[in-house]
Amino acid sequence: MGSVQTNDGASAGLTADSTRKVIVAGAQLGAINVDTPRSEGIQRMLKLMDDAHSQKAKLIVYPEIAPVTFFPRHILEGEELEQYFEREVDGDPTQSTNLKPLFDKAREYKMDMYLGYAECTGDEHVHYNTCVYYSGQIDKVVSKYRKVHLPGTFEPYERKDATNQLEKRYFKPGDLGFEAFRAPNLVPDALTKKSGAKLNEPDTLGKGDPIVGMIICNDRRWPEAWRAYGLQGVELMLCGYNTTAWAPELLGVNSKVPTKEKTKTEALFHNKLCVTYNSYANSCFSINVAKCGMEDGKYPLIGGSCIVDCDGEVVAEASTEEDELIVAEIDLGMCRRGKEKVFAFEKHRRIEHYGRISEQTGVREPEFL
Ligand code: CDT
Repeated sequence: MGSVQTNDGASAGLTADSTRKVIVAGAQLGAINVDTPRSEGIQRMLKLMDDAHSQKAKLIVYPEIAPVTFFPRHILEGEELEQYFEREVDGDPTQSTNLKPLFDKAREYKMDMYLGYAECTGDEHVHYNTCVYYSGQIDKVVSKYRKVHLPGTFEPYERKDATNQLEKRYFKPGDLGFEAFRAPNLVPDALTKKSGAKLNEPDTLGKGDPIVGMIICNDRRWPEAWRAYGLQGVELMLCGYNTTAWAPELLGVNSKVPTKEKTKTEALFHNKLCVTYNSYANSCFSINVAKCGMEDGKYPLIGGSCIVDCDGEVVAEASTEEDELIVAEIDLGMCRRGKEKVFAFEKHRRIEHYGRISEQTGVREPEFL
């Protein structure tokens, strides 16, 4: 961080000499139907990665369960269900048959990648809704996250034509928590252990390799998830999603927005509301990426992929519901202002009043009068 400009009072923390600038990309995918071959999905993802590379992106973010249709809306069992899951080789997703071409190309481009997929673990054969962060520079899966907030139901809805969201049936809740990590070499001149610099000192905060957090789809609606990362100094949150635009059983019907078209507008609004507010309240950037469009001609998923800055402003946004790359140069140095002023957690949080948040799940109303 360089000098603070005071002449216009608007740029504290935003300096021209920041070395924490990085070009990042979100790779929105259009509809992937039940009969779309997995290889076609992967080819489309590779094409977006080529595009990201040509625009000098150092990180690409794909949607939730990226290479296949959003299968949790269907009632499936046996091989019909298993076909959607990726099998890692000795716990290594880079060697998974279907996903390998993505890791290979990211390595070739030295590009980092957030990749969402349905995971089937080896021995225990447990299913999770998973994403990994792969560093193409050091050829390593740096972190894995398994979706914690699984929306929908275990049993299908009774109405025959209802759109199901059977994530509680097909996945176990994530067991890895919300662990932030550092993305190696994503920005130049980051402090490392070797430098002897002390962690969490005022002059070293925000100077190491970028601090990254991962969530998946429904997690973005829960401020608790963002704050768990915020408390680790997160600078960049990554989120892939598949969000239905029309599912009355799942979403309820808002009397203000009873038509299908308006419901989609509302779903887009709520998506943006969640990612902009939580980026602001944790003073981090976020890259939020949809799988979208009309799957199988009748299941609409919203687009609205966007890159949000640490003030909660959208700096890049998809304009279609098709395969589309969004790209922005972001300056992670900007995160310091919020972290040191309005959201200086160490100065202003009052944890003595937050107990309910971690002790209680459902609502307990106050006594009747
Ligand atoms: N995939 C996923 O988590 N979708 C849910 C659907 C809506 S539940 C309110 C989402 O939160 O976008």
